[in-house]
Order: sequence, then C-alpha cells, then structure tokens
Amino acid sequence: MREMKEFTTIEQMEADTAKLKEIACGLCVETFEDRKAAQQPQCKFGEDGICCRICSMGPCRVTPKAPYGICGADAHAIAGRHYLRMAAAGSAAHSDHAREIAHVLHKTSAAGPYTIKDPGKLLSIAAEWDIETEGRDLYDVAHEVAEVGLMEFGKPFGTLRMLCRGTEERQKVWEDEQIAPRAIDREVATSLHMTNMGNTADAEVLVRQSLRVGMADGWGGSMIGTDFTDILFGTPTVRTTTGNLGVLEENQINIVIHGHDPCFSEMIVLAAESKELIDYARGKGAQGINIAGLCCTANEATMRHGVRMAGNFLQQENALLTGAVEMMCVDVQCIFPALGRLQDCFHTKFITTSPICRIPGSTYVEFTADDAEHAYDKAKALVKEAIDNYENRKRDRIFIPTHTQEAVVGYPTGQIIAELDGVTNSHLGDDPRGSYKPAIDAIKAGVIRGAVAMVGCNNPKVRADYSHIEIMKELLANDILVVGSGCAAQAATKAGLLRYDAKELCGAGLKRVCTLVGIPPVLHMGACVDISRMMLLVTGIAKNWGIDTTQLPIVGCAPEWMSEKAVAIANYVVATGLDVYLGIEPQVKGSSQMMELITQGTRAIAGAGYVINKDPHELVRSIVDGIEAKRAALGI
Ligand code: SF4
Ligand code: MSK
Repeated sequence: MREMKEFTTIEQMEADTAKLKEIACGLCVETFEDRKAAQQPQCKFGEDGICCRICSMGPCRVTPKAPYGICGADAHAIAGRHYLRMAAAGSAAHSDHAREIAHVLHKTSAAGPYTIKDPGKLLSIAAEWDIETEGRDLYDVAHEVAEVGLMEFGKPFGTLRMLCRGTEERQKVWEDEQIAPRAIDREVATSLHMTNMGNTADAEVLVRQSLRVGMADGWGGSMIGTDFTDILFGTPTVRTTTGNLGVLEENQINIVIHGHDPCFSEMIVLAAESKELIDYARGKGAQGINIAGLCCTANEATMRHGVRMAGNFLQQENALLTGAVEMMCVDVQCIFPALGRLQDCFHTKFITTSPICRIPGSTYVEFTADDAEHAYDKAKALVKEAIDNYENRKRDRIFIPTHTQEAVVGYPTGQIIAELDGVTNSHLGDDPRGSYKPAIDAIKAGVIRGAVAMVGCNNPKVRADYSHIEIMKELLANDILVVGSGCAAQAATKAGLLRYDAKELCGAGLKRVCTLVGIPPVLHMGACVDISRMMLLVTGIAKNWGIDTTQLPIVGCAPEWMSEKAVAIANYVVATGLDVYLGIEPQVKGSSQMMELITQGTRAIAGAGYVINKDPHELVRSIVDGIEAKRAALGI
C-alpha cells in the first residue's frame, strides 16, 4: 500500500521562516516581524476606531473626558465612518481590478495576444444581458459584453444587473432594505460623500451603506471580474499542482508573480512556456524556467495553468530571502513596499507593472489595457531579463526550504456541483452531471453537515496560518466541507489539505463523500474576487432547495483577515445572508453601537451578522454550533 505523505505542520513552516529570518538578520535587513515590533504598542485609538482625521480640525480622539470630536461627532459616528470607508476602499480595489479586466476583454481579437478562451461563458453572459449573438463575430459580442459590463460601473439609473442572479427572497431583501447597489462607482462615491465631514453621523445608516457598497463589490465588481477573467483565460478546471516555498528551484530561473490581476501574469506564463526562451535559459546554464506565484495572482495562475504556489501574504518577503528569485513581477494589491528595499540585498529584479501600484526601488514596466497588444512582447522581454539575471545569483546566500505539498486546485461553482452530482450519476452511461440535488441530499442527510467558505489573508496580529489550518482541520473532523479562496486556500495548500488523501482528516460522512466523488475535502475556488463564485454556489443550492441563502447551514470565515477588501467581502457575504466568523476584530471596538450593529443589527437587515472571536478553537466551536442551529431550524 502506498504510504500517505505527511501533512506539513505549522511548526515546520515556522522553522523555515525562522531560517529565512536568520538570513535577513545576517544581512541587516528588516522583515515584517521587526517592523511589527517597532510599532508596539499599536495606537489604541486607531485599534478601537475612535481617532478621526477626516477634516483638518482634527485629529480628534474620543476619551471619557472628551467624548466628542470638535464637530460633535461621537465614537459611534467616528468608528462607523471609518468602517464604511474601509468597505468602500475594499470595494473600489476589487472593482477597479475588474474594470481593468473588462478593458482587456474589450481589446481582445482573434489575432491576440488576448483571445476568448471560454466562448460558452461569453455567450451565456451575452444571453443574460440581452445582447444579440446570432450571426455575429465572437469578438464583436465580446466587445459589447465588455462595454455593457463597463456601464455597470457608472450607469446613471437602476441597480446592478447581476443582482437578478440572487434568490427571489434575497432580491426582495436587497430592495426593501435599500442595500441593492446602484452603479459600482456610485456606491463607492456615495460612501465617501456620506463620511465626508459634516455628513452622516448615524452608525446604523453607515452600516447599511457598508452592506450596499460591499454588495457593489460581491455582486458587481468581483462578479464581473471573475466572469470576464474566465472568458479571457478560461474557466478553471481541476488540476494538480504544488505549493509552499520549496517550489522554488535551485537550478532553474525562478520568476515569482504576485498580486491579483492575472492579465499580465498570464502573458508571463505564456512567455515562459515558449521554446525560444526555454532554450535561451538552458543556454545560460539553467535547467528551465520556473514560474511560481504568491497571493491571488498565484491562485489565478494555478487554476488555469497549474502554476506552482510559493505561498501567501506573509511569505512574500520569505520568497525573496531564499536568494533564488531572479525576478518578482507584481501587479496590484497586497504587495509590501518593503520588497523595494529587500531586493537590494539580493540579485532579484523587482518589477512593478501597474500604474495603481508604484513602489520605490522597483523597476516599472507599465502594463495597461490600452497597450494590451504589446503585452506578450513585454512579458517576453521581462522573462529574458530574468534569465540574464541568473548568473548574478549570490549562490552563498541561497536557502530554499524543502517543504512542498501537492494540491488539487480549480473548483469553480459548476465544477463543484458537477463533481458532487457524480455521487449518484456515476453509474450512468452518459454523464448528465450538473444537478444540485445530490449536494442538497448530502446536506439534508447529514453526511455533510454544512459548508464553510474559508477566506481572507494573514495578519501578524495572530500566528501566521495557525488559525486557518486549525479551523479547517476541525471543520473537516466535524463533516463540514470547506471551500477556500485567497490566502486561506494557500494556507490549506501549504499544510496539504488540498490533497485527495486529506479526507483521512474528515469525519466518516465527509470522508465517504470525498471517496465516492474523488475530491479533496477542501476545495480551492480561486482568488479573493472569486468569493463571488461562492455567492453563486450558495445561491444555486438555495434556489434548488427552495429556501433562502440565510437558511443554509453554510457560513463564511476569515480568521486572519487584514485588508480593506476583506471588509467589503464580509459585508457582501452578510448581505447575501451568510454569517461571517472573524478572528480579527474590526476596528470599531470603541463604539458599543457599532459592535452591536455588526454582530446583531445586520441580522434585522440581512438575516446574518459577524461572530468575532480571537481564539481559533472557540471560533470553530461557534461555527459548528451555528451550522447545527441552522440544521435544526430546517428540521434536518
Ligand atoms: Fe474631528 Fe469631526 Fe473633523 Fe473628525 S470630522 S476630525 S471628529 S472635527
Ligand atoms: S491576497 S486580500 S492578503 S487573501 Fe488576495 Fe491574500 Fe487577503 Fe491579499
């Protein structure tokens, strides 16, 4: 019998990080741990969300002695305004990423370099949006779909088109509660306007707008981003890859792609596959070109090309510290400015590519949709530059950790349902998969007790990846299926939880499902923007069950979140009717009213709210209890 490969423990990951940290110390360069230490104690007013610098009469800090800012704003208004600004900034980030993808879609042509990889998805969105397709050139249709998508950002009237994908009950909630988003940009601008000096000071109204601007992300920007990315680069399919820093290769040209927007990294991946450049690399003494990913660009590229994943958010400095990276090529979001200084100690070329993300110390090679026709040539030039840089490696400074894990990735919504449908239909001669019934039956029967969307980042406030991994393992043991995205999915990758044999960690019911269907118990759904896929998955289950999403034994969990994007996400997940379990407290603790609104108040609006607990073991117990309470309410 084949022996099962060990799972990687958090201690093994930490030992690797400690060795890389020693290298940093030896070179007298700082890492996030040093900077975190230098920031202690972190400002309590900021932590509690009760420092306001929205106008230049401030900054105003709320204390028992001074309970109001100069304008008279109280702690609830100040904390509420900053919370809404976080949600608006997060929504803006995801949505602007999507806008860039829409512009690239608008530049597609049969001549390339950007072509249509999923014409079926293009045609189905065209049909959904009443765009004529009969007898038309595919690229004409693509350009019109892109234009209609772009109108969603700034249209003057109506609400977002994709809201009609929701359950009827949800659509009514969104309409009745006035949280149905209008144009994406309008919700972001309205949020900034509402929080501008001298505007909304009512915390309840600020929380309601947070839900609305979050919805503009999840059912607008992110959903458009995901769908258009699939049209451009293909809807992901299941494939096997490898994860953790050990994917960097001692004898190959290592190019790390990092960020979120896959448009340029797709070209880097294609360029690195060209025979011309592989031969060039061999001519320089390397065995090949190894593309590895960080953060969500890794998630995008792995789902479509099997690109190996070097790690998540807090591993970005570690990747450079291996001394084995010829080039780190970044696009947007979650990129440490520290990389600009760190690269000076190594031969690594740090390349920024987006006007949205300019970092001192980097070399800027601009990529925008306006210049899409030259993207492949630019990518080739960069890959060649990385190859030329191989000879500059400081070989005495190389340390590549050895831990790697296999990972099965690429489960978009349709794939998950088709796989689960395989449980009952696998005996049939043809393959009529796609019914939600087996998935629903498995939940009703209790073979699967429920599901958790594990999402979010790393945050140095807690032990990196510990909460992700501990929570996921305990969920599996309780027969709760996990779908993951973003850095949470990468934590699962590093630990080995995306392997088929991770079913051994499951309770009897989930293990049986994984065995019958042939899936890992943690399903990799993609990047942060792909949480929109999760919203469609729960919506599909609810519709086919004949209930609303808020009744499902399905919740979201972000135990190590840090980004403003996570605030936007948490808001749209709650607005979709799913409770969100957080391991990091939102910065509103200084306002009892805000704490009550985000944990209880939203339940009256959307039927869901936050549960916050810094202890991962207590948090997972409350998730299990929450799921069991939903089951009891359904009588299953
Ligand atoms: Fe102070 Fe009010 Fe200005 Fe905020 S808006 S800085 S509380 S005066
Ligand atoms: S990369 S937003 S640290 S998930 Fe999407 Fe990871 Fe969070 Fe960035």
